[in-house]
Amino acid sequence: MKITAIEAIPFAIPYRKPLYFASGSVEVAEHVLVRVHTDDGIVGIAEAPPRPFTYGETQAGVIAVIDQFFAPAIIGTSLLERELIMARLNRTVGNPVAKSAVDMAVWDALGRTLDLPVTELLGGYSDRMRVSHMLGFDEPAAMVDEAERIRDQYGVRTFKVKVGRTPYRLDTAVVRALREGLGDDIELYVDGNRGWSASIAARAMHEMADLGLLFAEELCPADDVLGRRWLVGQCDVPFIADESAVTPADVTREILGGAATAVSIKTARTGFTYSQRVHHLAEGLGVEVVMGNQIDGQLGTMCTVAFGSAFRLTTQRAGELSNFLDMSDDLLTEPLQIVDGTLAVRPGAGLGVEIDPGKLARYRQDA
Ligand code: MUC
Ligand code: MG
Repeated sequence: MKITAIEAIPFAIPYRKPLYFASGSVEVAEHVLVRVHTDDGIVGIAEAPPRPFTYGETQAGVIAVIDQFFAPAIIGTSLLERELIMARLNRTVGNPVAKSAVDMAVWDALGRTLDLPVTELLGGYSDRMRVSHMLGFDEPAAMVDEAERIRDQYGVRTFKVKVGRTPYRLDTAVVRALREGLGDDIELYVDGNRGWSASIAARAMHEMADLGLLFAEELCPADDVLGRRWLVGQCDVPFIADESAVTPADVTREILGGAATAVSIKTARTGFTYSQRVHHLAEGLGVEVVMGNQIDGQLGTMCTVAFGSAFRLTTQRAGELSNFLDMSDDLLTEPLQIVDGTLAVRPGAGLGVEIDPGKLARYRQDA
């Protein structure tokens, strides 16, 4: 069970339909495939999606920190020493997405070694999650068309709507059009990616007060400490901390500071080891949780569903598991299937998914 090598392989797959949001956009999935090899001949896999506009990481930076710092620090450790592995990774500050991919590839390798699914090692609460689809910026009619297509084709009935534009009525018009177009039994929530000030966000939320929103996420920056606290007090929906809460300590700060009242867990930034800590913390604090999407490919999405299915709290709300549908292709041998608005875990060992060597050869950027 000893780690013998770690590979960090850059690949690029274009999006059919780019995603636009207040803090940036994604047109090409320029991700890093991480492979952890062991002395038993096992290979664990995970995917790192660098998000410079959220965490400051880049594709080249993820590869550099893995090759130069993380691989030398953990080669020779056992797959069972995950706390030791995390302690060694944490000698380097930041780099959440790079650390998480290494951590999840270690868990996948452990599952494959033990011939057990990772989701069962984590908790084994369920074998599937309801799916929430994230809608990027567009005109109201186009966003309603997109939501109807995703509902009709995949049975998805929960939508996260990107907001945070100026003027804010560009967004409130979209949310109103979605509610009117899709009816009252669709779940809707909004994510501002820090695009608004607290006062604009309050105005927008008041204008949408009749639209039955489930949550509001990161409407204004975490640095607006008093503004965020004031905003939460203005509104009657839970406020999700997403990019303001990268570590468990950030979650504590945001929740106890009154700046948020719910938490997004993203395996892409807290892996499995630290997502467990965030989950347990949220459970202990008594706040709701949503499994979020870091604009993941199918491998990253499988990590999210494997974790989200493992616990009762994370299955209570639909998880953001569908943006891979907008990619032109992917690396897996068997594409993920969303059926009746749900995504199931794969039954095999580890994450239960395999990389198609032909697809990797086609999309890798280092060969
Ligand atoms: C989200 O929930 O914010 C967009 C930026 C990011 O960091 O993640 C995505 C989705
Ligand atoms: Mg978000």
